[in-house]
Amino acid sequence: MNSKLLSVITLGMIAVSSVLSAPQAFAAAPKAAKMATAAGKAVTLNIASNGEQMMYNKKELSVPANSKVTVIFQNKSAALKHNWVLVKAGKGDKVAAAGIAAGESKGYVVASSDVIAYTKLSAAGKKVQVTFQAPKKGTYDFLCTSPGHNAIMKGKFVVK
Ligand SMILES: [Cu+2]
Repeated sequence: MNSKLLSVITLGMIAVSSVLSAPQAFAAAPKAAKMATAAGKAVTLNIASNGEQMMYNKKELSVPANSKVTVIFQNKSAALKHNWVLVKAGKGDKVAAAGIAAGESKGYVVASSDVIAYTKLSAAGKKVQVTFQAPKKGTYDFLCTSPGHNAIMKGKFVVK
């Protein structure tokens, strides 16, 4: 075999191998995207107010670590306005006080390092939602910062 023919064959093989590897590269891309989704799994949690009581229908919510969390809050009251506010453990009263001072036009929430996520203030009978990255593993508090509600309208949010 002369060297010219050998180099033509070699070039041909390189051309074939790059054609073959192209679809594999395309196939690999969605797989990588799926793995990224698995690492930050989307989790949707539903919670509602308990009729006309200043209460949620759940005392605890939990999500796996690294979740991308969506909390959907359904305000089942015909009269009361509520929200759903996730805060660092033990910061509920402080966050509620700041929110009440800020007033209804601010949705009774003031963003701060104590506040992890919050919905808008929900009018009676409406639904609001918020999506956020789960904080690190641990136990957090959630509450409604509508004036006077947080004494009993609260619960635990656990990241496992
Ligand atoms: Cu409330």
